[in-house]
This record gives sequence, structure tokens and C-alpha cells, in this order.
Amino acid sequence: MSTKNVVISGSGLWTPENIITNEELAASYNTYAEKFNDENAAAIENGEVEAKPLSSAEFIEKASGIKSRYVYVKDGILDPERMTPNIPLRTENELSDQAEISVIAARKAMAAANKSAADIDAVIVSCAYTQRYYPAIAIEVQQELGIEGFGFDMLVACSAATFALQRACEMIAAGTARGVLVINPELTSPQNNFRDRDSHFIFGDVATATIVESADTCTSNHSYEILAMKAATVFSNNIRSNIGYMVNANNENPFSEYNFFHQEGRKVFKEVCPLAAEHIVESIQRAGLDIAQIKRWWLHQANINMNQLIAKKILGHLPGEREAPIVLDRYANTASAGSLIAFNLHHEDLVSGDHGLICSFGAGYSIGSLVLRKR
Ligand code: CO8
Repeated sequence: MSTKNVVISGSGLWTPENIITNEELAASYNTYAEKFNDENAAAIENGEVEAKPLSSAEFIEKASGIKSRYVYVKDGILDPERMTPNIPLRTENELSDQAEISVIAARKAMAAANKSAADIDAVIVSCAYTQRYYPAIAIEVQQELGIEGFGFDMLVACSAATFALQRACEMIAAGTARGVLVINPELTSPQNNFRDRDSHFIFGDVATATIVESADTCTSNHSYEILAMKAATVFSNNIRSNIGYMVNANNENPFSEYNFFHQEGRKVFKEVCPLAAEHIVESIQRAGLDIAQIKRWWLHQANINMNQLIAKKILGHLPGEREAPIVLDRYANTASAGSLIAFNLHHEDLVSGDHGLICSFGAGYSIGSLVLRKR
């Protein structure tokens, strides 16, 4: 199936108003850890309980490149007695949290692409977690925006956005939809274990949206032909989040470490970097291009050292800020949305004929890429 007539024609970004700095996060975690250690001093002393080690803002920035993150709701996260956002439950008649942020990003993407609801036939909400199983968040968004046709949710952790864009591209190429709205409402903070020193700093909240359509209908000022796409998955237990609909039946504590996001960060780093580098090279070959022809690298935003290692492997040099823009310093890891935040903020300066690559890599493991050419 040729994808050459399929274009990305609009991008939207919703950024939460609330910021948490590394300093704030480390201070709150350390208060929690010191209290825990005080309360368990005797058990720690005789080896029954492990002391909680302390965190530091310096470590976080050095190990990850993250300086701060945006969160949907800040209230509760920094409270050492709670350490999770305080998000009031909405009634079934209210717009759900994820639909609300999806709609904001979607409207921006539709405006950028000069599209109205009547031009869209399908809505895909694709992210690391949806806040419920059904009705699909995508169908709620579809109704809110007045879109006819169909919508569905899909989950592929870090590669949810790239995998959904690929499905959208296939729909346009197959003629089963005229325009597809892909949204990635990444509300990671409720699943982030802020009591875990190794991961409390990793994630942030955001929503991105993208319009995919045929070049024949495109009237956008900034549009990109999809020259090639590639998706790959390899099963790994090194990044897991076990919370799910069986939690009651399992008679387990829903707030146990087992249920929250957890990872073997070092192993992930070592295993994913070579996989991603190899994948990217193949994807560019599939587009019939050379590495040197790629002007902009919109890479997954999990860890700056990871991005530098992958880019250096492929390019032979460390990429500059314009070549491979970094947004994780402000946004942290936003699961699947990171590469699309980078795309949203850093694509308008490209000129006709310039090539770029969107690539995600992470949990699953999953890797997804799209090679683009500006029209
Ligand atoms: N403060 C101070 N010191 C610390 C801290 C801290 N917060 N954490 C660890 N340390 C210490 C360690 O104890 C260790 O000490 P020692 O050397 O004495 O043993 C030292 O610092 C180094 O620790 P690490 O080896 O753990 O540190 P690294 O340098 O490897 O960095 C990272 C850790 C940042 C986790 C890094 O390994 C990494 O980024 N790995 C890849 C991670 C990645 O990409 N994961 C993907 C996750 S996201 C995803 O896939 C999608 C899921 C989406 C949903 C999320 C919802 C919540």
C-alpha cells in the first residue's frame, strides 16, 4: 500500500498550567523518605526493613536531562502524606478528564490543518493509559467535537502515538476515512509512583493531536508527506505497569509498587538504544533516503542521554538543538507524546523538500517511526 499521497497536515498541543520542578519533587520525596526512615528506625536497624534512600534534583537532571514537568493537577503530588494528584471524580454526565484535554489539543490540530468536524471520519485516542475501558474516550471526543464516523482507543505505551499515526495513514491510503484525528492524552501522573526514588521524577502530563488526510484535500500551510513507516515490538518485562481491571479479583492492594509504573531503567537504556538505532536506519532506507538527508529528528523524549547515544550512533556526531530538538527538559517523559511535542514545537521552520523523522521507543518494547517530507 503506497502512503505517498497521505499527509500529516496539522498538529495540536495541550500543555498543563502546573509545573513541578526537580527541587520541589526531591524536597517532597525526601520529607516522605526521612519520615518513613524515622518511623521504621528500629526495623531498619535490625535489617527487617530497607531504609528509603534520598533523592536529589542534581541526580535527576544529570541522569535524565529533566529539569521540570507539567502536571494536570498539582494538588496532592507534593504532599508527603499523599504523593499522588488529587483529581476529583467526575459524574458520568461530565466530560471525562482525558476527553477534556483531548478536545483542547484536537481543536488546535484541526485549526492548523484548516479542518472542521465534517472533514474528519475517524478519531483515534492512543496513549499509555485510558482512564476507563468503555465507552471509548475517542467516542466521547467524537461527540464533543461533532464528528461523524467512528472512534476507538488504543494502548501501546510509549509507541501509542506513532502506531496510531500509522493506522491513520493506512485508513487514508485504503480510502476508509477522508480525515483522521489522532490524539494522545497522556495523563501519566496518576500512575507515577512518587514514593519511588528511582522513578518519581520521570513523567509529565500533556496531550498532543495530529490530523492525517490525503494530499488531495490538504490546504494546510505546513504539511508532510509520509514517505515510509515502520513498527516493531519485542516483549520485555523491564518496563511494567500492572494496574488493570483484575485488581479487585486479585485481592491485591491497588497502590502496591507492583501496580504502579516500574522499570529496570539501566537495562531499558542498554537494550532499547541499539534496537532504536537499527530501526531508524531501516526506516530511512525504506523511504529510499540516506541518513544525511534527514534534517530534523523528532525523537522520543524519555532521557537526554538515550537520545544523544542513539543520535550519535546514527549520525556520528551529537545533534544540535535544531537537528534533534529536546523538549524533555521542560516536559519530562510524556509516554507516547514526546516526539509529537517536539514535532509540534519544531516543524514550521522546515522548507519544502526537507525530510524529518518521528520515532518513539519504550515499553513493550515498542518502536515506531515515520519518515516525512515537507510539501
Ligand atoms: N536521586 C539520587 N540518586 C539516585 C536517584 C535519585 N532520584 N535514583 C537513583 N539514584 C542513584 C542510584 O541508587 C545509583 O546509585 P549507585 O551507583 O550507588 O548504585 C545511581 O544513582 C545511578 O542509578 P541508576 O543506575 O538507576 O541511574 P541511571 O544513570 O541509569 O539513570 C534512568 C536512571 C534515568 C532511569 C535511566 O536508566 C533511564 O532513563 N533509562 C531508560 C528509561 C526509559 O526510557 N524508560 C522508558 C520508560 S517510559 C515508557 O516506556 C512508557 C511508559 C508510559 C507510562 C508511564 C506512566 C507513569
